[in-house]
Amino acid sequence: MNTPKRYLITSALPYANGPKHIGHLAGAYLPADIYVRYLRAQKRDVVFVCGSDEHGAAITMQAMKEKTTPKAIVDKYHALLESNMKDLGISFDIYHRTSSPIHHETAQEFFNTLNDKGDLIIKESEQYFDEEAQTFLADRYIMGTCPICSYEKAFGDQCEKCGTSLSPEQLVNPKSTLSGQTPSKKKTSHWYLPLDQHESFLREWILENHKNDWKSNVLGQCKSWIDAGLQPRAVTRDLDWGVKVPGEAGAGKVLYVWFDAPIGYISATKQWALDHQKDWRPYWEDKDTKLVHFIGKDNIVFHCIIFPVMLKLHGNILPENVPSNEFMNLEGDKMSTSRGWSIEMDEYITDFVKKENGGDMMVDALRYYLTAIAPETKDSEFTWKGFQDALNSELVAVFGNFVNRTFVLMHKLCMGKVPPLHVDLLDGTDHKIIQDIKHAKTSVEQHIENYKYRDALFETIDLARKGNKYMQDKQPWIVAKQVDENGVVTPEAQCNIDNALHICLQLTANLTILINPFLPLTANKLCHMMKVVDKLLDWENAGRLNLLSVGYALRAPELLFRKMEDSEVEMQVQKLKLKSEKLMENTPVTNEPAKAAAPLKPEIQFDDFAKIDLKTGTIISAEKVEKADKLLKLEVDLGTEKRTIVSGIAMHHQPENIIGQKVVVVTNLAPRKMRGIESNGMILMAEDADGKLVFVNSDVANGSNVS
Ligand code: B3M
Ligand code: ZN
Repeated sequence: MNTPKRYLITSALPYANGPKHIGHLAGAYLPADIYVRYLRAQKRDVVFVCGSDEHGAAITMQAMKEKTTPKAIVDKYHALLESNMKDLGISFDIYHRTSSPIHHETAQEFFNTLNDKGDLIIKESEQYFDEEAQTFLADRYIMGTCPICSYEKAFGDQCEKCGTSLSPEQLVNPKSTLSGQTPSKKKTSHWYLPLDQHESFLREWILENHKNDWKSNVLGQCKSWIDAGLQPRAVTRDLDWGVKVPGEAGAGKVLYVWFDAPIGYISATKQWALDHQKDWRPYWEDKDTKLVHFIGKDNIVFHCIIFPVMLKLHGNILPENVPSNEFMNLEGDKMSTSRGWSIEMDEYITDFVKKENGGDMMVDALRYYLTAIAPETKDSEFTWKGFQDALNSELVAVFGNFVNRTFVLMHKLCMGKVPPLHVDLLDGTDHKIIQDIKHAKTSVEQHIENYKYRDALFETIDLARKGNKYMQDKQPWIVAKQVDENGVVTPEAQCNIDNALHICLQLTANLTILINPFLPLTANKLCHMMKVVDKLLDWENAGRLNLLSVGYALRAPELLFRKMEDSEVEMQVQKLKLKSEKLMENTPVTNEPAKAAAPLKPEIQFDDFAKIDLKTGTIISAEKVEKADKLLKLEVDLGTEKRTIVSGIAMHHQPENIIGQKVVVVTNLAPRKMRGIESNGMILMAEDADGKLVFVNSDVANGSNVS
């Protein structure tokens, strides 16, 4: 592609089901941000979109865990993620949400367009069904043994151990995640995207057209997917939470989260355009737009196979590249929020950014280390010791030191002003460093364009290292000892000092431009010290040696980075261990429903028990209670009479799924008014390992006594 007219850059939409860790940051957000900041410095037309993925089992399961509604979950974590990303300098043009009306409309329109064109097929099939929870089991609602690697806790959509994408039918020994029960099968119809019909397109587009510019890890995954034979993929689900499938036939169904989520990139662009009086269409329809998706490796098939087929069918442009990263491990183990083996972005912000004055420098310190060890081609590892080394021996000792020496000496030996350059006195060492500055620009640029941020950052630090070496060779503080009888530096010596510091200052200005995409807060601080506006940061200025005017007075140096102490390293490692131990203590090792009994209540006498009248009944109607997330209004048939009972099970069961359910009722409980409805009795439920309320099954005639 020649220089594109515009760029649309996306980062994977994180599920708003909890905090995200720094591995996520390193995988999909930081590299995209570096690229975008570089493009902006190049004055390119670029829009950087992201947002929360607010649908799917990841959300509903978290709601069950926290005993609240999916809506409450996404509201809470969307706000957290948005503020975390901002605090770490991720400069999205918009951080949107897939629960927004504009997204629902966009996703439904997308579905309708494909459906109307006959690009989707409808199939009836038997699917796993949890009788107890009265739900179909897809994706994370079902788990079992992975047919590929034998991992026992693979989900219905993917094995997290080996990364294979699965369908529930492939699981060996499947179990419902909701009840722990072995599911039965039940008929249902769904819409499918017939990926098999697009094999030749995918082969040519990915394996031919992009064989040289896509990363090998990405190409490898795509190839093995295509070679394994593409299958039609269901794009709808029998669930309640999500984007409703439009039309009558779609009643009770929602779009599969991986169908609607990537469309979130489009709806985010639309919202951004509305907010800025722009036209969103060229960004998704004009071939001169360069679309790039930044993701982690577990999202490759969705972005390289499924979404491109959808885009092609819908008439949109295709991504130019999908630079996916591998995973970042932590202190010798896989990073995992659920196991507590992680550093959450929020945690880092609390410990380092918000706590101390000048927390900014710790934002850039993290951005530095995560880029320096980015898992660009293979998994990498974050260690606190490694972080300390990078911070202390590279940022502080090389970059910070060079800038500081330059400023201190300029104040001491050049009256705080940019000294003149005496061209006739330039020697080989000077010419060499001038070449290095020019070369650094081209090289950093090439690496960034090729998504090699580690290398680009390395080149930048290396230029600072060369600056230190140059300073060491020139030793202006020694030259300053060449004085006349009055103690004044000789004119020739002063010329040499001027040249050295002039070059070091121009080098500092160049470092500011080059480091800006990576460490934007540091670049701002440097601009302040040099008393220049951010116009300096325009990429076209890099490589130039006239960025600071002769005679211009500069400020005193500021501290750019601080060292990390051994005690901080120890504390963080300790904290990590404690956090994971504590979490693992509270988590059952297997996913079996917890066998450990809940604490027993105080003993009661038989007479106390005999006072309770228990009868069996059948739920004959159920509806949500307005403005009460947790309550359902039930009509229960007790054989001889029908009772209205208000029950707090709305978070666990959809009303339409529990009609016909047998229940045990406490019939002589004093009537109670809830939300204006009189409740006459109580139904008994059991709480399973995940805190979900399930029915205590009985199969006798209504009105039977329970004793
Ligand atoms: N939310 C999966 C994930 O966080 C998913 C990405 C969507 S990108 C369109 O891994
Ligand atoms: Zn597996």
